Amino acid sequence: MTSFLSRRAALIGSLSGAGLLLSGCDRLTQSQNVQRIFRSVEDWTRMNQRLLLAGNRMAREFKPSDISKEFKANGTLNPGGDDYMRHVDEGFVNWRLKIDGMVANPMALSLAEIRKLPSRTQITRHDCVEGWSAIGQWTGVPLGLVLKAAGVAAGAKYVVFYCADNLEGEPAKGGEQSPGQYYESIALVDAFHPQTLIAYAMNGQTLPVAHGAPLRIRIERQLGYKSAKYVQRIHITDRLSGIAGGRGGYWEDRGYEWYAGI
Ligand SMILES: Nc1nc2c(c(=O)[nH]1)N[C@H]1C(S)=C(S)[C@@H](COP(=O)(O)O)O[C@H]1N2
Ligand SMILES: [Mo]
Repeated sequence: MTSFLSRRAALIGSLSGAGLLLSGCDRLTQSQNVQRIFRSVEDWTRMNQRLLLAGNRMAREFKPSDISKEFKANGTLNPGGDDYMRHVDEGFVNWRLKIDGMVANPMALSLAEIRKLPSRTQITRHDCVEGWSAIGQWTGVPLGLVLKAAGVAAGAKYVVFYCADNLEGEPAKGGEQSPGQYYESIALVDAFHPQTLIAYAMNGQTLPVAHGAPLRIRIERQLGYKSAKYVQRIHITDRLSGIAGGRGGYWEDRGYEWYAGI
């Protein structure tokens, strides 16, 4: 049991601590929400241990030499539109990731704030329902760490990701829901999985536009369509009915399974 526990601890314990000790100067510029996220590291680690003991598996992780030379980009390759293209021109300095819904502390985080948070880097295989796979390295902040700090309310069940791209015409404006806007959702338990990331880097480089810049979700134990790109808003809720087609995702509304486990 001890070795099992410590093996698990080693698996989930690979958060980079680089940001953990802040200089006095940095501390002054840290927002309250960023401080909250740093304070939630221990709780998040304990929660992961419980999740893994309860039988939740880690997805397989690979070696740097396994990284695919070509990683196909799929679905939207560039959301386009005035809003998104302005963000591209500005280097995404004004991009905000909103976390709202059934949380005690709603947040709007900038990329600079997100990049300062404890991060995790993992090399995993992406499996698309269309029949191709690719191995890539992803770096980001664990979603569960942010949710822990946001304080998920009792009774919440789902985490919904709203994206900037619209697959049927007009690009989405300001992350508002509209027909054709890409969105996805996962269960809270999968949101707290240690390998579920809000990713901002791929293969050691800033996330390219084709792969979801500036932020995308990585959820490693489900099919590729669950890993939402161009994420602007993370909404915590107890129901999926009332959102677009009500089935929990752009592709789910068009017939795909909501739980896409692999
Ligand atoms: N916002 C958004 N996210 C998305 C998609 C999309 O079209 N828009 N396509 C999905 C599908 S089907 C796959 S396989 C992966 C592709 O990710 P990649 O472009 O990094 O390969 O993104 C998923 N997330
Ligand atoms: Mo896919």
